[in-house]
Amino acid sequence: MYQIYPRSFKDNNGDGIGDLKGIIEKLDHIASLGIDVIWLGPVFKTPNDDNGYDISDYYSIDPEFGTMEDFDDLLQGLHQRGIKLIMDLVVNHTSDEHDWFIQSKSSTDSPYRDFYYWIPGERNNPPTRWEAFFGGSAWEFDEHTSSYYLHLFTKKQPDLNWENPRVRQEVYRMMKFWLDKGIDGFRMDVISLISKRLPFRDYNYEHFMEMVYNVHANGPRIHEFLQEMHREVLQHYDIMTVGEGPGISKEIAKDYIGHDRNELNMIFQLDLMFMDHGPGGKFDIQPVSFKDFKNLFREWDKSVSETGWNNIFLDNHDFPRMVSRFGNDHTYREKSTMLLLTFLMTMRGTPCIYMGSEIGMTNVAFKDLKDYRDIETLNYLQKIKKEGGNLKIAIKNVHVQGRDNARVPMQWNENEHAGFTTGTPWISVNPEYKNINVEKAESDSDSILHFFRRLIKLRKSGKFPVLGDFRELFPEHLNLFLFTRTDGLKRVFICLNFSDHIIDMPSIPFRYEYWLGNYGNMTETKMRPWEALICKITSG
Ligand code: TEU
Ligand code: CA
Repeated sequence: MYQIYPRSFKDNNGDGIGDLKGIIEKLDHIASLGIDVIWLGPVFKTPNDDNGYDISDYYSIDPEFGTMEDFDDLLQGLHQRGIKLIMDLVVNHTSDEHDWFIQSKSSTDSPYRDFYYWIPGERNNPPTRWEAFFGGSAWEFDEHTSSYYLHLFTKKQPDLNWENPRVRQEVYRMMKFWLDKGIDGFRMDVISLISKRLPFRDYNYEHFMEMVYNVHANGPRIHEFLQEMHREVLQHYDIMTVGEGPGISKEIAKDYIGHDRNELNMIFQLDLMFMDHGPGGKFDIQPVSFKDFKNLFREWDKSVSETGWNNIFLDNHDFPRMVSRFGNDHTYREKSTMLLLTFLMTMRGTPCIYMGSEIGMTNVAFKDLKDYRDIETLNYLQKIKKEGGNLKIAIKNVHVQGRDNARVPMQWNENEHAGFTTGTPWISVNPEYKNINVEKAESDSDSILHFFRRLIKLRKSGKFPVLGDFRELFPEHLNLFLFTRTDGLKRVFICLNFSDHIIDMPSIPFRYEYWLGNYGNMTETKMRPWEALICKITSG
């Protein structure tokens, strides 16, 4: 799976915003990777308060991205190349500019009133003290009917009332519209949040994430809703689904993706993404050790492998770039990106690679705060300023954690704006683009890009145990991640050195031979800095 964030992939008409025609322009690049399916971020009509995750019309393409005809062309172009397309399904909330909400807001007896959660009240006295994901209260007062509505994200993203069967029918109808067009599935945005714990009340959780895990996520009717969706929509199509959402622990993941559940095929495991978030949230950064990293993958695999199959990813449009977070984006940028790609392609699961990882794109540290665009980051900086907090530290935190790290334009070549646009990009490019871009990577046969293609080829060769089990060796090792994947006679050994140092190879209880690695060969006894090896097990 390859994720495209449409705003930042390629601008075709020079307005500075990535668009569908831009993606079509780059179809050959996409196909050349060897990937099977694209996850396309939201391209529906939107006032763009949260970059398209606030939808005002599910049935039309936002003019900034193009037209429905462009969409059909893209879908056809992908299918012609044997690539599938899944789209974002954003149905925990709509935009406040969606017609349902406009009607809902208009009067207490509007037939759409119950499409959202309204609670009568007085100004400055919200029904609960809940905080929204991007800061501030989760309740917004509406003068016109003297009522509050719920919004777990921004106030321009009111939460849909899934208790109302008409809401669910509208969602299913819309899903069928896109599936009948021929799309191949959905990535379901914050699907873990659609069933609310009612009645709304306050809880004694100190930290936001505790509220998310214990109150907002996995509400009492979540599985009933997903099974209904499966019955009414999903089961009638040959498609794939990936659920997303905070609060799904490894213990309950199987309730969403178990083979016998008739719900979803996979979920994005977000525990890793949240692991360095402290009590104060994502900008309250806590250290994470390599051991924590390994434990998490081991335990998730154990828990999911009994009854399900999951997705494996290390970054997306909401999180820092994987090489900056889990690798070394200075001295060993290329080697460590290759190592992380090797990890993604060899673990048990369906890998999802975020655009730009194929060339090792890195985090960006804008000096000028005016360069930031993400509402989460802007709200955070504003809050720090208002509270008189330490802005210097806050800016550093944004450099590490901010979502714009992953949202700057894709780097195509060394021309102005990295070849992303002929106009002014909606967000500045990463100044690293002269060194890190697709054109440069194409011309160097040792580049990350070429290595990535070799990895995909190997995985799809029929000789790799894609479905094989996962077994770790030396789980306590402080630098190496060593594991085997086995499926009958297909047996491989993966060695990954997650460090800047030369590490002694421990003694391995079987024989193996080199298959593919980021140094082009292997030594029997040492693992070089950020070395990644895929080996065939030959005996033992
Ligand atoms: O993100 C859901 C989610 O888990 C976020 O709250 C995540 O914690 C946050 O982005 C981290 O900073 C999805 C989308 O991927 C995200 O882009 C949207 O903003 C969000 O839902 C609301 O639709
Ligand atoms: Ca454009």
